[in-house]
Amino acid sequence: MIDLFAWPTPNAFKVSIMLEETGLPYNVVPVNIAAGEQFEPAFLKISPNNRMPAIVDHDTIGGPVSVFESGAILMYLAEKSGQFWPLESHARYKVAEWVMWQMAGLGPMLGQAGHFKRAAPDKIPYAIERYTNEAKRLYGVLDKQLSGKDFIASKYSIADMMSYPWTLASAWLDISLDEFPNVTRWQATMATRPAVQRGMELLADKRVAPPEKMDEETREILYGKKQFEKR
Ligand SMILES: N[C@@H](CCC(=O)N[C@@H](CS)C(=O)NCC(=O)O)C(=O)O
Repeated sequence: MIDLFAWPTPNAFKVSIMLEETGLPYNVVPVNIAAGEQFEPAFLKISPNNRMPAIVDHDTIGGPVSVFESGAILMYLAEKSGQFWPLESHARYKVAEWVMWQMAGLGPMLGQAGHFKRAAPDKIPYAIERYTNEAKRLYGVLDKQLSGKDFIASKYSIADMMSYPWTLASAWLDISLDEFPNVTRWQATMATRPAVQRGMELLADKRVAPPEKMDEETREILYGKKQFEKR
């Protein structure tokens, strides 16, 4: 059995989608990041960066294995299940490129765009424009990659599962997808997959409050001094 430590955000949906796609048995352990549960010493042992998602795989030889960082988790699950990440070197690195692109580009840039547009108490035009432009540029890069193709690499892979939940944030960021028809078509294909539908239902009853409605205590936990305490 695999324990999935999670709260319902795009980074966690990547893992729940992959677990559903592979059919590996798993158990969800909620980590309420709005209440500061990511700072519990037991969780920090698994995920020293105080971020979810993380997994602990108990079904291993030689004792449990823990993995944090969603990209590393999907690679681990792909290797464990032998699915969604081709072994042949060329095809494998085509997927790896887009895994890194999502982890270093799409996720962080859309995250910062959302932060400065919706969560920051001071609305700083330069920051909003900088990250929204980056987000739009990344949608454009993905749109081009999907031109004439059903999936990001040659076949459905972990790269699709990782990018999909983040691209759904466009409405949240006031980014119109009209300019990105290939992304829209690919999103529609992804949405028809039963495993994707089930993965997106992760902890559906615990959806995170929009940043505009966040109370001061939660703000302090996620963006304030709680983050910087020595542990
Ligand atoms: N690069 C990490 C990012 C994970 C991440 O940013 N998780 C956020 C929620 S989406 C979190 O746990 N935040 C808790 C905190 O900021 O203390 C990954 O992909 O796993």
